[in-house]
Amino acid sequence: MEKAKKVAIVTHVNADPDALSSACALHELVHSLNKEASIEVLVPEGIGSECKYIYVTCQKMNIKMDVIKKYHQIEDRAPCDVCIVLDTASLEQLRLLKNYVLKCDTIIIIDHHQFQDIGPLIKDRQVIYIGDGQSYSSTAEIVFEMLMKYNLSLNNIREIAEILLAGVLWDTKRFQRITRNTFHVVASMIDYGANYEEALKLIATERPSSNRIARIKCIFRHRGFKVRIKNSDIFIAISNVGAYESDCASTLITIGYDISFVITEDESLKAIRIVYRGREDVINSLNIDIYNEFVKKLIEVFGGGGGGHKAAGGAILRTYNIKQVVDQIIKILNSISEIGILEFVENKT
Ligand SMILES: [Mn+2]
Repeated sequence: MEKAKKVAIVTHVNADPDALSSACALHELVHSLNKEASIEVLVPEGIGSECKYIYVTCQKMNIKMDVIKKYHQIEDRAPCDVCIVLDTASLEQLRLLKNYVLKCDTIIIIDHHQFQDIGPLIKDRQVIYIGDGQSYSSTAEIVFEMLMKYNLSLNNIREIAEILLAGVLWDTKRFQRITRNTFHVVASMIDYGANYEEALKLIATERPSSNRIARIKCIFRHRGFKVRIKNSDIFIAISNVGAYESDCASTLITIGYDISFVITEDESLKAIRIVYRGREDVINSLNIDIYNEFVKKLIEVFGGGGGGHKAAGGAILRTYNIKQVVDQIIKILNSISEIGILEFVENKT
């Protein structure tokens, strides 16, 4: 790192607060270790609206962030010595930056997800992996511990600790989902000057009306099923929307499903995106692993890649046929249910 001339810090597609705050913090870490290197933060496709205030904070720190929307923006760029990939469980999540990252001499992956396919896919390169998939609930926690380890006196450490705290708040859903390190690291962030109320404000969002419409469509289009696993009735929803698929998946859980799958056609990739959510208590008590029991099987059939946790995650599937994917999920449900599957049917008046 001390010798690198050109360093790229890359996040997953549509960076969320965890990814973006980690990228900015790491920019400052790398800069303090190596004043000569040119460092750029690259985000594929876009930055989520929930990142608006974190983005502004990073800009104030003079961090150069580049949103890469088209291939021509990176086609002619010289490859980097070091690429640091953040908060990304699958190579597919790098989208149009995938090949750019694969050209790097050294690739450092910093991530907290439980299921990853990113490491083994990168061959013939020096790959350093940081994060064990279970000790941290966000990438921000891992990055903050790295800052602590180097014991650097960064002059903007208070701002950095605060945006990283915002990243933790986002990924843990304000501490609803934590791991054993979370509170320990958060206490340390507060010691370094991060303010909890201010961090909450950093991720405040107003939902645009397109989000509301997507959630309404999600409900209209969904199919509901009952299966039995380990003698318990499990309610499962499958739906499809053009955007906001994570919100759709969470909405289906909120109305009472135990597991939800939401499918989206990805026009630019000519592929299908799928996200899943599960009710944490049900997933844990029945020891259901949605990624391995469903998503991995879909990847085996259609190709692609994915990542996530037991109760939340997603994948890209190499097909462009929603119906095939739905049929395949139903097939998997059938094979694991002890009573076959029952679909909820209602007549509309
Ligand atoms: Mn994350």
